[in-house]
Amino acid sequence: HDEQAAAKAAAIDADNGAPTIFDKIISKEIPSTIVYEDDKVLAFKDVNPQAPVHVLVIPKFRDGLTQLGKAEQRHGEILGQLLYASRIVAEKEGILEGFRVVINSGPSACQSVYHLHLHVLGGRQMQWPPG
Ligand code: D5M
Repeated sequence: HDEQAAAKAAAIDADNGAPTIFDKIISKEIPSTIVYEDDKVLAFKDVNPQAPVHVLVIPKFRDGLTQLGKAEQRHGEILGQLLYASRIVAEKEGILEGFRVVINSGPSACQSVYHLHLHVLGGRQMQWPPG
């Protein structure tokens, strides 16, 4: 359907180097509510929250990481930094006792923005399995 087709097109564009909306968030052309930032990582509130706490954690330099499925050995360090930043976000947001980290990779996983991002979700009882 439409969203699937749009996601497939966005994935191809991103792999051809097209920027995503997250570049404008990183450059602060588009405002966001920043929760955590360092030289490599930015974390900001999701505009369409799926839980009382819903923060996106992204690398500031996409470097080929349009989706987790494109990761290579050389991305190991930034992948670790993103996961650790998720823990910092959980602590800052007061959900360290229980939270979920989700990465949607590819159109069939409902990835819509093709700049790797970790969803940090919490503040309510989460359900399993996810949809
Ligand atoms: O998740 C992409 C996520 O990005 C989705 O939850 C909405 C969020 N999003 C999109 N635009 C913005 C802006 N401008 N600010 C904050 N959050 C945003 P995916 O896993 O690709 O489906």
